[in-house]
Amino acid sequence: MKRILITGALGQIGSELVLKLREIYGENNVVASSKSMEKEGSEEIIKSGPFEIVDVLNPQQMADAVEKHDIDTIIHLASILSAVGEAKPHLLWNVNMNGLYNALEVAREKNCGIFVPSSIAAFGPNTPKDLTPQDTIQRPTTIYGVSKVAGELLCDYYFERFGVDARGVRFPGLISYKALPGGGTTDYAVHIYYDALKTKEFICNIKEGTKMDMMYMPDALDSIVQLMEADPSKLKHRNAFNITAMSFGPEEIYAEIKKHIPEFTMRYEVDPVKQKIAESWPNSLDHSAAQSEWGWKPKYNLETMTIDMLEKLRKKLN
Ligand code: AKB
Repeated sequence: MKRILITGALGQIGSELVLKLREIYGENNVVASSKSMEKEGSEEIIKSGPFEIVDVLNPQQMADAVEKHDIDTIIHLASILSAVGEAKPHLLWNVNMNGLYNALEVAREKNCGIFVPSSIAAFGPNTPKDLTPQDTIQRPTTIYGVSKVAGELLCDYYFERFGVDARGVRFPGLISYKALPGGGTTDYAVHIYYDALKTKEFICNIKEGTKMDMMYMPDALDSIVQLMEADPSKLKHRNAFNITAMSFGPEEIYAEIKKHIPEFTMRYEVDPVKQKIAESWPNSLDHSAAQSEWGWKPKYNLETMTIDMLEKLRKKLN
């Protein structure tokens, strides 16, 4: 049975992953951690199993949590996202790179496996845009993307040089109803559902026709479990597998929601920083390496995700 430490556990992914992993591996085998406890929705995580204060910039704190709970697997989620990164590039570099370095060092010293998410942001404007291959040009133009490419390489290095079992995927935009994303470029695809239900009006900060890869959170959580459980002898890539579930532009998600809420309206007020970032990312990824090396297969598409999102959000907002 794995004993897992999750950093950044109160964020968009962590707040759902902790509960899922506690169901699979047992409450006491999944330790949630965050640099503070003060976050909306944190009560459920803190009450349902062990919780530690861990600032990823404090390697001793991380090592102590690993030691105390006899951890064998670290899921390193603490990270600053793309749009906040453009506003605060120094903060992003510090948290994303030094936080990752600390996590890898703790994994090396304490003999842990580690999962590290990369992102579609690891690609740039001169990467092939459609069906972006697994192995291709990576010259991102955002500080977030630069940190993701460097992170992918660092994870590969720790595996090759020290034998640390580091694995990861390139996540697309993640859509979920529990915790809001914090400062990404794909966030509009979450906020549109909230506004469709709350005000029936949405102001979209991404231009019509701008396609990006996206995924519903249940599929993202499954990808982490599947990759961490995958037979290592079958993994040729290990870090940074392309995965996707759907690709759409704002007008397509709007049209899908409108099928359920006919009075819903949307207009555009494009944010130039986010638009530039979005245009530098792929339109759609090729995820055949993940399919063949560890059986990746998403369950949700735009239609089925929209039905589920609206149902779950309606309950949450009532
Ligand atoms: C972001 O928009 O920054 C993230 C990502 C695609 O990594 N959601």
